[in-house]
Amino acid sequence: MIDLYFWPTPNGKKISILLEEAAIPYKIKAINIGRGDQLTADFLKISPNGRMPAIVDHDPIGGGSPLTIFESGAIMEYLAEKSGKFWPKEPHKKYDVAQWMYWQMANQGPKMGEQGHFRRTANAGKNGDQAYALLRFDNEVHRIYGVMNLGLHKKKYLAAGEYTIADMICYPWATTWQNRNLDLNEFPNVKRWLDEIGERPAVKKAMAAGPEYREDPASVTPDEQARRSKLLTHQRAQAVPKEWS
Ligand SMILES: N[C@@H](CCC(=O)N[C@@H](CS)C(=O)NCC(=O)O)C(=O)O
Repeated sequence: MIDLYFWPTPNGKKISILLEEAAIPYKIKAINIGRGDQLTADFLKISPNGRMPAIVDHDPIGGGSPLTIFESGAIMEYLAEKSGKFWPKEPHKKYDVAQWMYWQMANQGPKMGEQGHFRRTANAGKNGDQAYALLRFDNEVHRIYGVMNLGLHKKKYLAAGEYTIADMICYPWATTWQNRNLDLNEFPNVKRWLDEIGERPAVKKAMAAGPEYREDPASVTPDEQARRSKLLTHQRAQAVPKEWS
């Protein structure tokens, strides 16, 4: 059985899409990132980056003790290897998939994440003039949709001529095009691909996660709100937790 440390964000949903597609049994361990669960001593042992998703496989490939992995790209490669699905082994295909995996991890995810951060900051009217940051990340995100549009030119899927983890890793972020200051009609190949992937039953199931995790804001006291804000805003390096000694 695989424990999936999860919160319903695009990075979390990459993994649940693959687990559903490959029909791998898993148990969700909720990591409420708004409450700071990602920074507890126990979770940092699994993910020293203090970010979800992460997995623990209690029945790992090759046997032995439970195997833990953080970083969604590494998790997806492991699960594809474990299931023998969605990552062809033939070298041309294998590295076609790999390049899109690394592209997603280094470009699409971080740039779209930063765009969201600066847009929220600007909308909150905090921290002065955000004009340059908005220009920079609006342009980068526009460029990124263009990269996918080129990658999908006359191609049904991003890599290897078949549906793979490359599509699954790029899909959840790509669905968040609204409120990103772009017109999806400029990217017809991405639009067509989004429509097609979005029809897959496993994708539908994984993408539907969310409402059941939402907290009632009225249940969060002002003291708790202040604790969360102090913990989560302007994060810097974590000291080695005393519980680790
Ligand atoms: N590169 C990481 C990124 C993971 C990540 O940024 N996760 C976010 C949610 S989407 C998180 O845990 N955020 C908690 C925080 O910012 O404190 C991956 O792909 O696994």
